[in-house]
Order: sequence, then structure tokens, then C-alpha cells
Amino acid sequence: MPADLSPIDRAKYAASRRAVDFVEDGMRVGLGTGSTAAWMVRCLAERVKAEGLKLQCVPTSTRTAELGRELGLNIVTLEEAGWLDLTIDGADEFDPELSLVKGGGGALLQEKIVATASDRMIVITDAAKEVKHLGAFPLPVEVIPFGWQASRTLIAELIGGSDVMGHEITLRMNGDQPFRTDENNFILDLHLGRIGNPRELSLLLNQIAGVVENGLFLDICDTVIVGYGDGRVELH
Ligand code: ABF
Repeated sequence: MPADLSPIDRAKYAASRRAVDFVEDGMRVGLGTGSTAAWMVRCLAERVKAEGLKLQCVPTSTRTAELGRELGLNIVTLEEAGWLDLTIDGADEFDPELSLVKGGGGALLQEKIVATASDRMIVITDAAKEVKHLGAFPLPVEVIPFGWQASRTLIAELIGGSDVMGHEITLRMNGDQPFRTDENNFILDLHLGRIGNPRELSLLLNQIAGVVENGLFLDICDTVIVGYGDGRVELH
């Protein structure tokens, strides 16, 4: 473990180190996005260097692609890889069913495409992201910029809230401009508190015109590896 890490980075490193043990020579691997996934990319690059593994790595964002290339990983597109053996990614929340909220980092669309094109998905987290019920973390919904206000109105009707003051659904900003995803879309963050029926919500959200994808990952994750500051890990 690198010296001088904060407890939270130790936890992320521990989970990442354990996750890359699942990578085998010749695999096609999806690389997640976010600070935890960045540790995993570093750990994977170390293994590739030390053991001469031949991998095809598919990133879930331009950020991850840049980091992977910098560290010497063989970065390819999903089209080139075709299908993936394993994806390793972070999350914002996970529950006892291994349902996830993702997208706090803004890369949920590519993350979901890559994860669902993989035989196995491993999520790496610290213990703070474990919840009984999803929803305390605002649920990201990617929408196309055209008519995004109309999409927001329909989402507000769906979640049963008055969106008049814009408190329940916020347009993610980057300074004074709307945040743009890698696909040039916007993100609406839904402040729900608790998601009673994630399956129904996910289906209904994705039926709204203008919604591209939402940050609920249901029946996608196979294993969650929780890292702790003392270097321990727990597998769920
Ligand atoms: C990605 O990065 C996202 O889906 C999630 O929103 C975020 C987690 O970031 P971090 O690891 O920095 O907490 O995995």
C-alpha cells in the first residue's frame, strides 16, 4: 500500500487491490470511473507491468481512458472488445441486494453500457456507501439537452413532487454552465431520500422522453468488495 494515504484512500486501495486479483491473463476488462476506480486502474497497471498480463481494457469515461493510457494499459473501445469478461467500478450507494446508485461522477451511461456488456461486475467501495435503502444519495438521470425542462417536469410528476422551487430535482452544474456528460448530455439529480421501489422507478424513468438512462443499477452487480482503512476487505 502506498505510504501516507488517508483512511478513506486506504479503504479504496484495499478494495481495488483485492478486485484486480479477479483479473486473469487474456481478459477483456471494463474500467470504471471515479476516485475508487482510479485506484483500481493503478493497481491493475501494476499487475500488468509485474506479470506481463495481456488485457483489453474498455474505459467508461474519457478520464479513465486517459489514466489507463498514461499507465500503459491496452485501452480499446467496446466495439473492439465485443464483450467483456469483467467490469470493476465504483458506486455511490449499494444495498443488501447489491442494487446500486451510480452516476455521482457523471459517467453512468457508459458505466451501465459497459457493465451490462460484461459477464461479471465487481463494485469496489468503502463502508460509508452501504445503505439499507437506496436514495439518500441523489439519483442521477442523464437527459438530452433538448427540452430538458419538459423532461424534468415529467420526472417531477412521476416522483410525485412539486418541482416549483427546483429543490427535488436539480440540474447538475459545472460552474455557471450545465455539467456535460461524455455524450454531451445533462444530468438531473433526483433528491428522493428513499427509493421504495427501485425497479419500478428505473423502468418508468427510462420511458420518459428525453431520458437517456438513470443511475439505478439493478441485477447488474455480482460482487461488492468493501475496503476498510486498516486494509481489511469484505466481499458481499
Ligand atoms: C463512479 O464513480 C460512479 O458511478 C460513482 O458515481 C462514482 C463513485 O466515485 P468515488 O469512487 O470517487 O466515490 O463509480
